[in-house]
Amino acid sequence: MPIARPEPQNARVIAHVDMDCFYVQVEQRKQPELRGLPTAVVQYNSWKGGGLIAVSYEARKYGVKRSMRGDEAKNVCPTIQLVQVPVSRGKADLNVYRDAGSERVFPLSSYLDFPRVGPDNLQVTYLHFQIEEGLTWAAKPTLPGVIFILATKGRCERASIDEVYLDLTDAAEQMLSETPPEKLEAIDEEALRSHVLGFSEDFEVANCCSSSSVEDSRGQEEHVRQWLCRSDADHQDKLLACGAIIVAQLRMEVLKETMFTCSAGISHNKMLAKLASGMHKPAQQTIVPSSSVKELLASFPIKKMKQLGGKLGTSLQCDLGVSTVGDLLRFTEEKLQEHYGIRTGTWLWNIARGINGDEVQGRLLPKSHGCGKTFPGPQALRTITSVRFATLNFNVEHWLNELCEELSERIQHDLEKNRRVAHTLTLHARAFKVDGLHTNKKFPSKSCPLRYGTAKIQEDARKLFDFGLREYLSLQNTGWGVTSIAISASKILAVPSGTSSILKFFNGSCPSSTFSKELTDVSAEDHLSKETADASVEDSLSFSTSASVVSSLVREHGANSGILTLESFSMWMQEFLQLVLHGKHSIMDFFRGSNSFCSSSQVCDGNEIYPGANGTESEKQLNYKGDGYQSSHIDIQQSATWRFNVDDVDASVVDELPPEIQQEIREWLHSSKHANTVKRGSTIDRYFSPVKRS
Ligand code: DCP
Repeated sequence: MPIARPEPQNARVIAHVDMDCFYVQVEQRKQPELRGLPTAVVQYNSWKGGGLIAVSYEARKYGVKRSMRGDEAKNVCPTIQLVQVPVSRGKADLNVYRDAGSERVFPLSSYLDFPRVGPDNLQVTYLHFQIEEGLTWAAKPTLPGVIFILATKGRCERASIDEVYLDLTDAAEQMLSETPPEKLEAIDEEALRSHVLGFSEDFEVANCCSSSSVEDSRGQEEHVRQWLCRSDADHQDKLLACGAIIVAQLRMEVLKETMFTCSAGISHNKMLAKLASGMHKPAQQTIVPSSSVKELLASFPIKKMKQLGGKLGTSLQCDLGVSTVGDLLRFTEEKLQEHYGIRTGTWLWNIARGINGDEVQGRLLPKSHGCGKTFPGPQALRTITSVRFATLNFNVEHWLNELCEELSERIQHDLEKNRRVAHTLTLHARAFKVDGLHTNKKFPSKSCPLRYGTAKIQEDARKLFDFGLREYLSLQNTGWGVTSIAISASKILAVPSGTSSILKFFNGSCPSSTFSKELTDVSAEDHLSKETADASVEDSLSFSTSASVVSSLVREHGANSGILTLESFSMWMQEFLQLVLHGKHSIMDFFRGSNSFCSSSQVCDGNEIYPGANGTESEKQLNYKGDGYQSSHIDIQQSATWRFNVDDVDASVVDELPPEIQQEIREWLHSSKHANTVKRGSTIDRYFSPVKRS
């Protein structure tokens, strides 16, 4: 449900930047001969020429739409060029499009022209690339792609594969104080071609403009110049004018360096910026001054609003007779709350007035990874494993394995390249029952903690499917078919900074580059052999005695086989250090009297199921109980899940640590307190593991 956030007091400049017909542009860059031609990208499928997923603006003029099949598109536009999405593992391979937004490209111009911003790490500086790539500045200069160019002027939130939000308030304030638009020698043509809602239209109406006339467009540009340079404008509009000039520069930079065009909306909040970015496409930008918000929303269709495309929007239409956002103004906040609850009611009241306090989150990387496949009509999957005489590809296990393999590769790549760890694995599916009963019932989505390694992901995904299917069928003995499966990895957290040197401290010599590999290796194995763990502990640690106690205790209790996350490692380490350094408690007490720390039951929280370490065991342990499954048996040997409340850590323990790691431990504690996620541990002994002796 949406949450209403009050607008901040200060004036803001927020932009929403959206690539134009993105997949088509990616394909046209690969095949430049397609530029300017009506083109569409078609999803892999032999039926009626495949489904269109992206359509060029040239093709749109003929009436080609995304909802069409290839054959249909050819009927309305015989010259259309249809490009197939690349295929891998029997399904669409979207990597080429995913990478296109954040790729590195070689410079087409001097990167020295780029301003550096910082030290805010949410804004990108070229220095960061240098570090990330491990390159020296002079050795191999690379320029960032779309996202990275856009992120140079302010906080940047990657919202989807081809769109971002930017908070340009600081950059606009700086420009306004140093070089306001009226003092600029020249304003870029791209900025002069902006559409200013409630202002540009006046000119068009007054001059009966036909957009093709050169004179008209000169006149229009002059009109926009006057708006950008108004001395009597209020502070918010002056900031928007600066923001528009900055966005135009960024869009030109994107085009120059990547050959992609994009469109943008510029306003004082995210909601309005997003509405505006789609108003004049392709390759244009639209400004929404506060004075034109009411008019914009008065005619804006309710179902086109983000979060109102589904049930809530339908209810507003059917139950309250609302068809545009402006229609909501007829209702008091209390009335809306009466219908939709306090939070949603207030949110609706706010959006009717264009109020939206959502902040631009600093996030350049995707929030989750997912991959899926549909099996329409006769392609529906009807068995879990392959059966005699059935085509191999018609069973769930085959496709789950394919999808899990791809997901595993992607999260592995994310870990190695971006040092991020995914924590939750989720399976979604669509299904039908052969007897046609309960057709409204949906296949329930299921989640569990994510364990790294393709085989583990496949194993867990299969269990999630089994749980979901059992619940879906409600113990009915009927045939079924699956028409789509999707698998995703979410709750992706950055590996805390400072980890590498803490490891270095313990291990003696563990360079940062080997750390993520360690993590990967750990997750690829269920348990270490006793000999290896012992040897590594004895050999490597400064705290060897205590560490081996920890290590052997963990082994003794059969620590779980889930992925060891950095979060859980930090949790273990904090506790370990506290015990070792204070010497107040017996370390045995920590493990024995561990009720407050150790919960070995499987967790079932709404749709979340956390399977145990051993597949068949955990399945046996699960009893179906109406809405979900619960563990009926606790098997501490197999599925211990360690929990720890970071607030309980005595902060003074940090003062007793060696000075060189105090700061890093403090940051860890700080970030753990703010992470607000379920803590789970794993085999700590793997961390006291084979020392790499030089
Ligand atoms: N996409 C997809 N399936 C969909 C919608 C979109 O695979 N149902 C892909 C293809 C699009 C890309 O995502 O190129 C971005 O989607 P947009 O909705 O932003 O649409 P486009 O960028 O294609 O066009 P526009 O210029 O209208 O934004």
